[in-house]
Amino acid sequence: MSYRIGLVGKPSVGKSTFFNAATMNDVPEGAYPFTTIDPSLGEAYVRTECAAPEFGRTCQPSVGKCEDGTRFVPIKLVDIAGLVPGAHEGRGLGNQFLTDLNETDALIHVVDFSGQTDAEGEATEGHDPREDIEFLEDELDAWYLDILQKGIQRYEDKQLSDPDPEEILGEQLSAFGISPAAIKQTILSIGLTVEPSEWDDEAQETLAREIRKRTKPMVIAANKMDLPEAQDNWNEITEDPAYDHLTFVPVSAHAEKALKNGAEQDVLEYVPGDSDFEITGDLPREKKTGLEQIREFAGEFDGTGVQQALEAAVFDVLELKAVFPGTASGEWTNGPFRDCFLLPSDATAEEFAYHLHTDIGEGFLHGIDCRSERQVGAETVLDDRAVIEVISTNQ
Ligand SMILES: Nc1nc2c(ncn2[C@@H]2O[C@H](COP(=O)(O)OP(=O)(O)OP(=O)(O)O)[C@@H](O)[C@H]2O)c(=O)[nH]1
Ligand SMILES: [Mg+2]
Repeated sequence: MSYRIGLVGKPSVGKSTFFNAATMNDVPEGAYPFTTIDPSLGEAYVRTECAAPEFGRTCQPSVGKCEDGTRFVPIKLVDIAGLVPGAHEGRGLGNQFLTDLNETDALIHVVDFSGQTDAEGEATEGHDPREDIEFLEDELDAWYLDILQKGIQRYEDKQLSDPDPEEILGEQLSAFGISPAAIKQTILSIGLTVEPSEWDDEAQETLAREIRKRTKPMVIAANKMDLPEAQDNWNEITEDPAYDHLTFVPVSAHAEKALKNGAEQDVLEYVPGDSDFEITGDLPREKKTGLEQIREFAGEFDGTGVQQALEAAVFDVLELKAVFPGTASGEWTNGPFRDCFLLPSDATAEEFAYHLHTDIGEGFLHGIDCRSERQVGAETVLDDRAVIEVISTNQ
């Protein structure tokens, strides 16, 4: 299974530009609202340091790629249609794309930090990006609340048969990928009793918001940071303590697209995520000037931000780790270091075995940490970038 990150935001903020830069696809981009209607699904990558060089090996990735010792591990990226205020009541493209959101594990909220698009995605000046940050959370919360309230209604209709509230709510909210046990835990964590008929409007809203935060963790991609207005907004908003709880990444999707295009046309050398690149081709003066501006930007912000936003979503908010299947003997049947998997931060050696194959998990005896050559037990929580051989009766 592959993790899925959704790009969300109001129209014309640069979601498709970000998507194309990250996946090198060719989804239409445009300075008009609702350029994107159907969600597009593509493959993007997150970086981790490859383990092969430590073992004196050159890796042979079965998926993704490796450049100069940096492993690019695939994830799925979805470009979702622009969201406008009132979407949960069917405005704009309405519920259709709220449904597309269901299938994502985390979100990158793309915000136009330059303030040059209004709430509907039309060109303007001086729009406050704070409004966009709040509106998207409110819109998602309103949608979650609708579904939660349907669940509460169903529970109340079934009172006579004495159901477990978390089971009924779990069925109603199943599309969000939350289990009845996790629902119960969320209810208790905000100080409510597990009795929906006792929840007033405020309690219902708080619960909807908590479930949304838990099932759709979010990174804010502050896009169009190549424009001076965006940099002013960035300074103000990221210094405002009211936004301390959010993860912001400064981004220029345009810059990333230009660098990827240049690399594809063999006129520059650029490893995605790097803060610098080398011009290798003969370019007209205005192209060179444009690239020098990008170099300045990427130097100041430590990259164009596209790669960094993906990694913030995967490693910071989803809290995943990378694990390499290894061999303690140094013998590889199918080529060295073919795989690198993303797993939850608390994944154990036995869970890793199950991830490889159910049979391998069922026959799990122990693991071997290939760096120290020590045995690891079923319950051992693996480190990020662990290299593990699984010993199983079902090899
Ligand atoms: N200056 C600047 N402009 C950008 C950047 N990213 C995107 N744009 C421009 O913003 C406009 C909208 O970009 P899209 O990628 O089509 O926006 P979208 O969010 O997918 O829009 P919808 O599909 O309509 O929801 C286009 O004119 C892009 O060229 C950026 O990093 N910097
Ligand atoms: Mg689009």
